[in-house]
Amino acid sequence: MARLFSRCNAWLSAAALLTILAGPASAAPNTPRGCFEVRVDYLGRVPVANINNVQYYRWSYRVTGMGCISRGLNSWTLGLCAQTLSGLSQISLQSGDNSEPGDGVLTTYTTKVGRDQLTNMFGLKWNFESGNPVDAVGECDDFSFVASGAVTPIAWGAKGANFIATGTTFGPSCAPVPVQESSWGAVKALFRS
Ligand SMILES: [Ca+2]
Repeated sequence: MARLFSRCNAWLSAAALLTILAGPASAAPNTPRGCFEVRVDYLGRVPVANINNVQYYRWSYRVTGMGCISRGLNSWTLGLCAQTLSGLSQISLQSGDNSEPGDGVLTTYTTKVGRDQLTNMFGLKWNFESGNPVDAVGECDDFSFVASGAVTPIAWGAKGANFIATGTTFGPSCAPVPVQESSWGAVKALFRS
């Protein structure tokens, strides 16, 4: 199930080194009020299948702790329209994370689609379920899903404790619904490996 392991942790090592070189001023994990800063990077997309003249891609993302982060990533949402959400498949549920082995080497998420009340965003939401949360500078988890659509700027929102972080990344534009020559369940079944 966990297909995305590799570069996240390699990048973490480099980031950890930079943090050490930068000295202790770069982190304030024990501030009374706490803080929560993350970034979302679009890692790219790869073609998966063309069905009824609609091209599907696997879209990949990385969420990384930045600057000041003393609260763990509870959830994050990628802004996607209803048409795109109706055609999602293969949403990732785990990310490799060996940065804190005591918390486990995997992070497990559950997902929901629709309106996220916390960030007031409409899209695909990953909820932290168990494992090692993103709660340190340079720590990251990777996420992916299969969907159609052109690359376009899209919004994201993330929550850690009572903090909300927002930003813009790239992702699938509002996609046409494919011609239903077969049931959507049968179409999705083609993607299962
Ligand atoms: Ca962690």
